[in-house]
Amino acid sequence: MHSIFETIKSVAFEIDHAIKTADLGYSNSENSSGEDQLKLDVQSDIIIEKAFASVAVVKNLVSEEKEGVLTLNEAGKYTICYDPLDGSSLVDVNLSVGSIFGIYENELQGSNLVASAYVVYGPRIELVIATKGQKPMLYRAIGDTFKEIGSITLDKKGKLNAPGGTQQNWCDYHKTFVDDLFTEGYRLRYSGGMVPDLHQIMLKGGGIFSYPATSDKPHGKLRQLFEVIPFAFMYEQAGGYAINDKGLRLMELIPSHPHDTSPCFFGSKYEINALKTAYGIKN
Ligand code: P6P
Repeated sequence: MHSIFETIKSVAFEIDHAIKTADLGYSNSENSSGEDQLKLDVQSDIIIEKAFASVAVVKNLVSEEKEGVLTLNEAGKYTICYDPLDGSSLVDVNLSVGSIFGIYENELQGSNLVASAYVVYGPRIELVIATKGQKPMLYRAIGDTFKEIGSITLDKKGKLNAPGGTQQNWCDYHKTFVDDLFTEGYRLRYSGGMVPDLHQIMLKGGGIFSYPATSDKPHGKLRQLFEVIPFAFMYEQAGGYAINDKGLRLMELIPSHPHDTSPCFFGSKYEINALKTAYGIKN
């Protein structure tokens, strides 16, 4: 798996350069979720596809920006499901964005994720890698290399509340849950970029990120294979919790289609227990 992580480090620098230099206009295409694609989305996807084409252990790629499974090497072992530039529409207002990678073995489902990684393109380029049984490890770009900074642990209770989705489309008990945290003194930390928003909670010791089922997105917005499961792995490895609106661990999700979404909640123990109470989840 080392060759995969080294490849992610190299594409991180290429995509960061593209973010800083590329045309921010829209391409005349849509991704598989029917979202308009920025030229930068397409460019980032090409960078990643080209880079993994020469990594022998990679069998398949599944990209948020494309339909279907791309087979690179039948003799490979892993399928990488990735979102090449999550939150790309934030680039034109100069906010942080990220790339997300889920590394799976065999069928594409939560229980077959063996590692995950994400890159944050912000004031600094940062990379977090999680493998089984290890705390997520934070790396920071210094010059043209990544320096290991240290492992990440979530506290049992945090201070940050990142409530996703449009409030008018939340159900009543979700709105009550979010408001109750603010009444307790939680700070609102939500940029609309999943990667920096979840990264901030990880680095600041805890809290909760929520993207619930909403009246306009009854199955949630965030994609299981490219976004939800890779971050669920990160949060559980950091000592946190990651569940859906029924209390199921997101690591147990089995998507029926590569672009399936799920309501998702990632956070520290106290906040996830509070969510379970608000949602009437007993398990
Ligand atoms: P909303 C970006 O478009 C994205 O896919 C995630 O990065 C982010 O967490 C979410 O959508 C934001 O969605 O509905 O809160 O604007």
